[in-house]
Amino acid sequence: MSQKAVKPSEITPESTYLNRRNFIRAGIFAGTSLATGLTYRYFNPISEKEPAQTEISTVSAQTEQSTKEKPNTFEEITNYNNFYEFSTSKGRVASAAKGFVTRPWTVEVGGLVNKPKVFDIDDLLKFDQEERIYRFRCVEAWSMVIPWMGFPLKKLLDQVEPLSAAKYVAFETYYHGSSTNPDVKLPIGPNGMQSSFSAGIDFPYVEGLRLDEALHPLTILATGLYGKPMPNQNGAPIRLVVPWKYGFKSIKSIVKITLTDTEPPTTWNLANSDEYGFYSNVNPEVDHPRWSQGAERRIGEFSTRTTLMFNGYADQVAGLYAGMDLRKYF
Ligand SMILES: Nc1nc2c(c(=O)[nH]1)N[C@H]1C(S)=C(S)[C@@H](COP(=O)(O)O)O[C@H]1N2
Ligand SMILES: [Mo]
Repeated sequence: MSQKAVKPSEITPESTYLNRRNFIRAGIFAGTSLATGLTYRYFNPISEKEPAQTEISTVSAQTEQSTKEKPNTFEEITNYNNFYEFSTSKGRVASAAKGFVTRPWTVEVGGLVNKPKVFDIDDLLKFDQEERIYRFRCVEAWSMVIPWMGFPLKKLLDQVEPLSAAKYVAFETYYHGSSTNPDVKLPIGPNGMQSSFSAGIDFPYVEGLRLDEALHPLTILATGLYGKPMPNQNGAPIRLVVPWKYGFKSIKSIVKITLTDTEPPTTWNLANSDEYGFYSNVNPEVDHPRWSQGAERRIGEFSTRTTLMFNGYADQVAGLYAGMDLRKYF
C-alpha cells in the first residue's frame, strides 16, 4: 500500500476522509462509523496539553496489521507503565521520567553486520512512520490496545546488512551509569534513573530476539503513540514493540542494537530464569509459576478476557516456532 505522507499537524477532518478511503481500500473497516471515529481520534490526540516536541516527519496510514479493537486512552497508556529504571510503581513512572533527556540521542547498530552504523534519532524519524494499533500483553496478566507510530525493525537491519553468521539481535536501554554491586549506591542520575539495587534488576536493561523474529513484519521500532512523539514513560525516543510476546520483551529507550551468533542475555531471564524465558511468547497454555496466563485484565475493563495464543497473532507468527516445544522454549 502506498499513501501520501502527511504531517500529523497537517491532518484535518478532511484527511479523516482520505484515511477512511485507505481503510476501505485495505478492506478492513469498510463503511463503518467506527472507522471514522477511530481515525479521527488517532490523529487528534486526547491530551492537547502535552509540551510540543519535534514532530514525526511522515505518517502513512498502515492498517493491514492493526487491530480494530478499541485503543486504550492516551491517559491510560501514559500513566500505567513498567519502566524500572524510573520506578517500580506503575503509577509513578510518568512523573519520575518527566526530566528524561532524549536529545541528542543515537542508536549504535553493529556486531555481525556488513555496515555498522550509528543512527541519530532524527535520522530514524525520517524512516516512513506507520501507525500500528497492536494488542499489548504484559506477563503480569494485564493488557492494553496501543496505537503506536513507528517502522519495521527490518528496515533498519536491512541498512546494516546482517552477515549470514548473525542469528540473534541484542538490544540495550540507555542507562546513566551501572552497578550490580549493592554496596555502590548510585546517585540519582541526571535523568532520574534509579540504581539496579533499588529496582531489583540489573541495568542497563537488555533484551533479545532471534533474527527471524526481529525481521518479522509485525516487529517495529516505535517512535510515538497516538500520533505524538514517544512519551518518556513509554520509552522515548525509540523502543521495540513485539506484539505477540510478553511486554517485557518490548525494550524501551534503545541505545544499542547488536547482531550476534549466540542467544543474547535478557534482563528478566537473568533475574529469574525459572519464571522468564528467552522466547516469552504470549501463551495461555503455559502458566507463569505463580499465576495463570489463561486470562488477562484489559486496563479500563472490569471483567477478564481470555488470553489468545501469541496474543492473537498466531496466524502470522506461529510458523516461526514450528516443531518447537513451547513448554521448553517458554
Ligand atoms: N528499559 C526497559 N524496558 C522495558 C521495561 C523496563 O522496566 N525497562 N519494562 C517492560 C515491561 S514489563 C512492559 S509491560 C513494557 C511496558 O510498556 P509501556 O509502559 O509502554 O506500556 O515495557 C517493557 N520494556
Ligand atoms: Mo510487563
